[in-house]
Amino acid sequence: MSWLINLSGLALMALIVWWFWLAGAGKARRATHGAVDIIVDDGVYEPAVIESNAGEPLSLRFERRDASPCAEQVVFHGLDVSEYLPVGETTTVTLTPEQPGTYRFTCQMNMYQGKLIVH
Ligand SMILES: [Cu+2]
Repeated sequence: MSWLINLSGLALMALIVWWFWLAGAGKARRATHGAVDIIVDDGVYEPAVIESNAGEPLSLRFERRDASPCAEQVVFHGLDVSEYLPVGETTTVTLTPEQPGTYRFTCQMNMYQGKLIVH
């Protein structure tokens, strides 16, 4: 009987792993007409993964709901772009990534984490 319990345990684990991978993949959002709305709250950017195309101007509209100082700045690593985000306001960051690649964007303390995937 114990083999059956082990098997259902494995199946459950597989289901959990699959669920999280699927949920993670579902978070990627392609820029539509070069603009994406991003909510800054509870330690996460939502969406945290943005996809775009090289050479296309991109407008990222950050709506900061989190009042903690942690969230006050967004830094795009490798793109030389950073911006202050006033609480309760939407701040538009405009950039045109010229090279395909994956660029991280974070708060100044690296607690908020996001990814910009340029194709
Ligand atoms: Cu922070």
